[in-house]
Amino acid sequence: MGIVNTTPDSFSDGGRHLDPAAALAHARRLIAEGADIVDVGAESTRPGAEPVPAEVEIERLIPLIAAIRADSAVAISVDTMKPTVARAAIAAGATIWNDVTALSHAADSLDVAAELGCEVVLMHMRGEPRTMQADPRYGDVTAEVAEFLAARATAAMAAGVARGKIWLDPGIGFGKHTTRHNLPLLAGLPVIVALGYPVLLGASRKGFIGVLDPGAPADQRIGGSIAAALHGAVSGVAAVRVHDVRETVQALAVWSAIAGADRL
Ligand code: HH2
Repeated sequence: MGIVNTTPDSFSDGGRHLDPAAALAHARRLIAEGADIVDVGAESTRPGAEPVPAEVEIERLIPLIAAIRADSAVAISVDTMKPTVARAAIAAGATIWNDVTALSHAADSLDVAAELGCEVVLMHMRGEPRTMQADPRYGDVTAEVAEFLAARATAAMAAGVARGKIWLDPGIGFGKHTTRHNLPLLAGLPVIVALGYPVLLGASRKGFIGVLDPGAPADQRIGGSIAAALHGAVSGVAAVRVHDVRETVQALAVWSAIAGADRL
């Protein structure tokens, strides 16, 4: 899954693709580099980010989704917590609603997801982006994230979302202390995978890499991002959400060729 942010403030690429033509060119590039899904978002969820009104999200996203759909059959996911935005995005050609609040932001999120019949990504977050990194606490982070995700999947199915449409995501960096929570949660990925749903992992360029490689700015975290993606693949995740598609596709191709070599 390649990331296309039409935001002025995303943590690693904010402002670079705010212009619609630049966002479309970026999406096309990620598709050419081998992305199976493009994830388009217009509201940054980085720590401290301010909310964006639904009309602004719609204005930024819908022409972009329609333009991607016009010349590609790639799967498009829309990264939004607002049902009105998801509805407009699906109408324009997106097929996946990627919701960092696991369909809990609005009272009608679950019902709208069921009505749209799209795939949904249910992500774990503790708190909300503005404040989530203030002082997150867990007992056993992996167990608590797994319990939350299983409960949200159950709630989605109770509202009418088909089991086969549900993805889970541990939400690396969302209300989690850099090393105390993100690293054990990454190590515990097989526990999330064992819940039985496809798992999406978003670790690309995130803050924990800049802690392990002190001072590395977001655009110089590619090695760490690939290490996390390969760890995800070994752990059985179904997809990785990344900024650097070409490098990640190459790493996964080499890894899977080696992993399959004893069967040749
Ligand atoms: N991370 C971000 C945004 N959306 N969605 C899912 N499912 N999983 C993630 O890990 C995830 C996500 C990161 O926040 P943002 O500020 O939007 O930055 P960027 O999109 O550049 O990663």
